[in-house]
Amino acid sequence: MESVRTQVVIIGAGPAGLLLGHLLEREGVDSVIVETRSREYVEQRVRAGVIEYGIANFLEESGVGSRMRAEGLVHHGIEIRLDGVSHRVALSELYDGHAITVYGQQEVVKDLIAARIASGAPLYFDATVTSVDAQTTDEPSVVVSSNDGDRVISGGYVVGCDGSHGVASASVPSGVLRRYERLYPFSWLGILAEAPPATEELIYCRHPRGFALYSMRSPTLSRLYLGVNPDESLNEWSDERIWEELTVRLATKQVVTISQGAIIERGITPMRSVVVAPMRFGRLLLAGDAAHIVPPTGAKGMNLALADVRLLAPALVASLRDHDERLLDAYSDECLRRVWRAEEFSTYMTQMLHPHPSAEFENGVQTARLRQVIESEDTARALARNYVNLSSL
Ligand code: RFL
Ligand code: PHB
Repeated sequence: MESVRTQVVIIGAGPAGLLLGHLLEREGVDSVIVETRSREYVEQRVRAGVIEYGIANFLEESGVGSRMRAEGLVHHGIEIRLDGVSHRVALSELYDGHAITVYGQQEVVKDLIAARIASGAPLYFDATVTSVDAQTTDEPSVVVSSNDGDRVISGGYVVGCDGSHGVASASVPSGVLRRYERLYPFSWLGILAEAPPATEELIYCRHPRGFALYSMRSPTLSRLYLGVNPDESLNEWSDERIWEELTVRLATKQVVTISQGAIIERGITPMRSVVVAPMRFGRLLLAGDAAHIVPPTGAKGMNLALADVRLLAPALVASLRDHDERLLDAYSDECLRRVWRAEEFSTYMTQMLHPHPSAEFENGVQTARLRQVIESEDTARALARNYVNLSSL
């Protein structure tokens, strides 16, 4: 079997793996990125849309933020809709003038792939890591399977940036990693529609029939979500039914219709929280969704993934270049503190905005919580801080 050596083997070309490769490259550390999907697939995969203030700054400082700055939509507030009435949370006024940037995850991925290809550093698409050996040796390795056959890639470190169903964490002997998990009694049905956004800011809506979210990608593309039951499938949701339900949930007395257009992408995502701890097993590190999942209501998943590698890159550089392990030793604990804070915020947003299907007491408490956001500036300020910048606090 062909065998290749590098300094850091990175599994996965999502936001975490690609940014890590880029940050290492800037410091002169070699890496190989292995991605099971094609380039087209990862560049088209529609997911997150909200980039926090500190993370947007970091992308720019890292030299991969210029298109985001030119094309991303800067938002200074969000709208919360309760019982058909709109309330604005003035994020920037409440939080030091700071704003979020609405810029699709697939655009971040495109920018990072372009930077990687321009640098000439190795990035293999259509290549699947089938096993990881981080247990028995100082020189961990992975087996990669592709159309050209199998090969072994070894390095000083292997980093699993391979998402929520990755091989990296699965390769760790049982009993070493602890997995904390919570399932929520809802899923999100998300669509991308060729329709100009009917709103300037994101709308988070709690309606007796369920949650709805109005987001966007550009002046001509809207991104909308409906909270649905976990057992529902896309077959049950015709275009007409999706638009009808969005219209009913998002209606206010002033605005009763929303702009509609061709639906060009759709999917259903179950809502769950997962934390895997620690995020390190010897020379195997985990980053991004490979180590933690948050429900999307707080818009934190991609931000956390990028924040992980912001810490991990200098830690790997210090170890490989200066044999200084201190940052790596602190990596897991430091990430996990932020991850748990993000789980708390995402849970808070999720429960507050999704009417529970059966628990009426729960609904009373959650509606009271939402009213606090609307009526108390202190509560709104806490929400604004977390929404705009949790990953850099
Ligand atoms: P990714 O993006 O899942 O990338 C993992 C990559 O690893 C590859 N892979 C492998 N490659 C080689 N060999 C193997 N054995 C492999 N196994 C897997 C996969 O093909 C993939 O390319 O993980 P990463 O980099 O950690 O990034 C995490 C983010 O993708 C995720 O947290 C966000 O999308 C979550 N999320 C949101 N995050 C935000 O910050 N703001 C948002 O507004 C937001 N909205 C969302 C979201 C996620 C959603 N869905 C669909 C889950 C909205 C939705 C609906
Ligand atoms: C999105 O635009 O896809 C989006 C926005 C806010 C969220 C989740 C997703 O909380």
